[in-house]
Amino acid sequence: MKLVVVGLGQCGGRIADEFARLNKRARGLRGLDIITGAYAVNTDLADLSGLHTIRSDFSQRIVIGKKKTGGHGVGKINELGAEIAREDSDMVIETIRNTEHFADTDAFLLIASAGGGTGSGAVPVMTQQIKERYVDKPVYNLIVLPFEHEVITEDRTIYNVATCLKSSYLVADAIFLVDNQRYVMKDSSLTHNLAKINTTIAQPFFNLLCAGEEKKQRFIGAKILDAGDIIQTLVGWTTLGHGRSQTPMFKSLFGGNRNFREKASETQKGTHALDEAISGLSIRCNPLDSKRALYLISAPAREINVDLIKELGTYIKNMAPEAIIRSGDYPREKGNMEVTVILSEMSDVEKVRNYFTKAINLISELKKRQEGVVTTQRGIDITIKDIPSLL
Ligand SMILES: Nc1nc2c(ncn2[C@@H]2O[C@H](COP(=O)(O)OP(=O)(O)OP(=O)(O)O)[C@@H](O)[C@H]2O)c(=O)[nH]1
Ligand SMILES: [Mg+2]
Repeated sequence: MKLVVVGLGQCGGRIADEFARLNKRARGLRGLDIITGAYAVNTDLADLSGLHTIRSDFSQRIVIGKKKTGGHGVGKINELGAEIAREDSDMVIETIRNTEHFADTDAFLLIASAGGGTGSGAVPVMTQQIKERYVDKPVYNLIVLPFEHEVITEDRTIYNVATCLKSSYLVADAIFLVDNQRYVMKDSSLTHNLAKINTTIAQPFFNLLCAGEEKKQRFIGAKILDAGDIIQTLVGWTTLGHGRSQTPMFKSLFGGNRNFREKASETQKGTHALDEAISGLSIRCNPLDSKRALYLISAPAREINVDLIKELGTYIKNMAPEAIIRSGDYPREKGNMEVTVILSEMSDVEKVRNYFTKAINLISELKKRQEGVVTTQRGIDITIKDIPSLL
């Protein structure tokens, strides 16, 4: 599957940069292209210059709203981010359309944080505009939810998250929810942490996108997972995860005959990798609430057997009994056994629901406060009228 990836705002841009790196890896290691174009769009010039892999000319790092913000961002006001995106979306879409391999694109992936201003406001607007222009291509969002400390200390964050999620949900074909808090590692600095988090966010997409693009016979699975399967799986609120199980250093010392013990150990490795993928899902959720699921197993060809596929299928079926499950295998030459999992069309995600509830409370509180402010102002106004003015 080939994506056009558009990162909006600082967080979105950095993760899009990570996807650009993913494509470099796919090219270098596998001779495949999985990204037809990677772009970073921002109101903030300095943020754009901090990227590494997205080409540094203005056709891939796109500045919007320069007149309104002077190139300094929108300072968390996501209404302004939305307004700027509406004004400049034609220019952004035109730039994307001019990419050399644009015609090969299967879908769009727009990435942003929900808690900031530029990305949070621009992501639903850009999604809507792209959908209007390209009715036959799905448009997905990957939305990053803030760390807990950001929510506690700043009410605006709650408001931004709720308005961004609601608006994106109305227009995007599916939304990958990524919760920063799930990736917190206590022992490292925040910058290092963010870079690490971004790598972890992009990683599950690597095999997922490569599998359907393989041309070499020996890497083509018994059941290929291609763009069609992925598109059919992705609807509404979505989460994904990736797990890996180490391949033992000392493989069968006694030639090629694979006995039942080895098969059993492969099944065990598979379930271990699947466990890891589920426990590391990008947002906490109840798999019972998902209506669609997908899993991809990537492993050395000799380790992929029927028992393993069956075992993983049963595991997911028990976990998400209401879901339509799609699956595939991706034989590799060597390396670990890896499992990628997607749960989609989630009817409930507690964290999202909580954001909506908190925002509603916040808005009514704000209204009350504003009314309070109006009365005090009126009080001052009354006393002020007897004071002489110098103007
Ligand atoms: N995972 C991840 N989260 C990030 C990154 N950078 C910022 N964030 C999160 O994104 C939110 C802040 O949004 P930004 O993307 O910086 O904001 P913006 O879209 O550039 O908007 P403005 O700066 O307000 O114009 C916070 O919740 C941060 O924790 C990043 O590189 N990775
Ligand atoms: Mg910014």
